[in-house]
Amino acid sequence: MKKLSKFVDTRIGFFTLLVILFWLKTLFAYFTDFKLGATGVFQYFILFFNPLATTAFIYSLAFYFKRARFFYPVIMGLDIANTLLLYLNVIYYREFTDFMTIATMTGYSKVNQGLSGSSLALTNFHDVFYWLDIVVIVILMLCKVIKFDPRAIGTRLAFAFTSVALVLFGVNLSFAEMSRPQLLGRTFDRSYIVKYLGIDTFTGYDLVKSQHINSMRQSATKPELLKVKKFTDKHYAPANPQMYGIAKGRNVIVIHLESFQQFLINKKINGQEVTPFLNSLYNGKDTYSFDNFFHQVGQGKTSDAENLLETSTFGLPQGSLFATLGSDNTFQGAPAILNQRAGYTSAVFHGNVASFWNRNNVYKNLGYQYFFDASYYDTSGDKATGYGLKDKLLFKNSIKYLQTLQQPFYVKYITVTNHFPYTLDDEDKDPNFQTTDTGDSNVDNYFVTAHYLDQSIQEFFNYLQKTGLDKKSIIMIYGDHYGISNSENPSLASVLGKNADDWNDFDNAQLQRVPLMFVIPGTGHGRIDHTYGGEVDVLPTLLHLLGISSKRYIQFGTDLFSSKHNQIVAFRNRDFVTPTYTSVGGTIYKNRTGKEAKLTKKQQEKLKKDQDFVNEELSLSDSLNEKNLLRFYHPKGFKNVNPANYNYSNGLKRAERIEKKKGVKSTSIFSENGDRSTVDDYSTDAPEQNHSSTDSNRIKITNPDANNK
Ligand code: GP9
Ligand code: MN
Repeated sequence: MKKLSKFVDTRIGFFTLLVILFWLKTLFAYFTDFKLGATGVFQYFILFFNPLATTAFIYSLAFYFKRARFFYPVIMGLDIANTLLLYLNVIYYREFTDFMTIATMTGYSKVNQGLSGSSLALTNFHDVFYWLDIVVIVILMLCKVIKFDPRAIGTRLAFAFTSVALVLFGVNLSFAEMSRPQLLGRTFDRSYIVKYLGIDTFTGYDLVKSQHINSMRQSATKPELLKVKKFTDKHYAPANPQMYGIAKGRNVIVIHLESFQQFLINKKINGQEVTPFLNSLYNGKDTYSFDNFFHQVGQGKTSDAENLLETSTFGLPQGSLFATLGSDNTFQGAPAILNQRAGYTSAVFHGNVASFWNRNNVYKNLGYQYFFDASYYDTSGDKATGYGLKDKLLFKNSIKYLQTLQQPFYVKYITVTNHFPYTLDDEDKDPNFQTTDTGDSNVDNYFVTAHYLDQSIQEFFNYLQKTGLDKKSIIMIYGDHYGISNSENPSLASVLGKNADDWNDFDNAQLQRVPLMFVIPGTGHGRIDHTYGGEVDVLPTLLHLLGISSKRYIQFGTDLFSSKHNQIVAFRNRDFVTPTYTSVGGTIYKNRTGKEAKLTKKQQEKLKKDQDFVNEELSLSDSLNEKNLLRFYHPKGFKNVNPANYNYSNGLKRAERIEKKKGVKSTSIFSENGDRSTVDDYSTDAPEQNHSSTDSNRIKITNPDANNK
């Protein structure tokens, strides 16, 4: 004991004491206040280890202050500041289930205005532990129980401490990268960075990022916006009069098929269709289907698809637009346009946590009125897989929310079960469906989860038909991006009737097709359309089907039904596909042969023009988004979205309050059904629905990044 107190009386001892205490406090926060969802020994190890390096690094800076009257105040100041940062995050987390960014701290972010008075009411008794050590240490110093050590630490030794801390940080970083590749590059979720690297690193990282973003934004000028506008005006494609308004006034139900590729459509394995129900829609008389439709996502995967589809702009060359810019950017996207032009109510149903891809913030900027995330569902026990609630349960358990929304509504279901690594409990597998035997478990399992997804869509459609909701709706179904990556495509080759040995870049590019279907029940309007297009084209197409002109908005895509639609499909990496050619890394392939094309001079010039178009389109979209140029643009009648008006808690209560207020004028499904619930009209064979659950498990999601890719 005496030895210990003597040690604390040295500067190194005092430093060690503060580092250990802060380390413990951080772990305390990790296990009591934050829900970081660590699973497995390795993740727990990283979690345990991660506060050490940064704390040691920061506190070691005090060693460079030689005099005791500087060293002690500096190290205590650092400790207090560090504790304050931790503690503010704890309070903030209690209100927003998220961590504080520089934008929220400086009050720049309009989404969450930092800590409000009400968040201060969120203090908790155990918060004493965050401050107790500091109070005790200060008292002990004042009473001279802890003595000041007059002996300065030599610069060399100080430097040694700083360097060791940096090396530790390097180790931490490489462990994090091992467990979650591209952690910093893609920023899936702020809580992941905290889980792997700690709050200090997260804040430092965010500081660098936000400075970069701010300087980009500050340099922005109106003429840059005009340049973008000129481009989109020039390429605008007027609606096809035969299609314009054919779904006018209908509800819009968007179904996001996770990782779903076009090759699954009409595919038979061992004589059985993988997705019989989707095939029936695809080939059905009420559906416009596209068979040359490509995803265009970058590293932001699902979030890029959402951005492309709902704003008709591209994701970013690196990282996810939702995660990096989405908290503060100005959007003029589908939910806001539909609400302002045609009174649509908007909602998202998704069985993962709200913070994933920063959706909790971005959706507010997009103008989504409701977001029913994992916290609205029972995800306990076997009800969820890696990325959240199983699809059959998502559709079924959303009805109680859906039926309270005022019609017309624009709702989006984001499915998750068909996500890498395509694991599914045996109880959910169809015993009659025999998958492939390629030897690549991802490929074999992919068909199994796709089959499950198909069944879940069928159950949902049964409900739509039973309640008559189908005839009042247009259902838009799309696949967000590839499920089988390029490196695994050769394993897929034999299933597609191709030879793995001569599989090439052309084949990879062609496989980036995903389905797109507009189902308009009861109309007999439908066909399979062979037009080439991509996700960026969806918004203008949808608006025109609903009888809403898209002309006044800045959108990079064009209406797929228009005779002026541009069929050059840009990929995020500047490769592109046209009806005749495919360009990958500068090599041009002929679609008909799949071989490198021998081009005449004229053809070369034409393709060069196509490439220039792709480059210009992508870079103008980037400048629009990176510089937040839409804040300078005010399309006729468009009121900018104020994210502060949105709050995603108590969604059901809010919708019910509106129903009550509207009384006989309420247009919700529930009201139209004579104030009777339609929940019983839904039937599912999901075995989990009757499994008991404990309420304490409600928001718990099995850890998404156990399944990273
Ligand atoms: C997570 C889900 C998956 O909520 O949308 O995103 P992804 O990994 O496909 O980008
Ligand atoms: Mn996805």
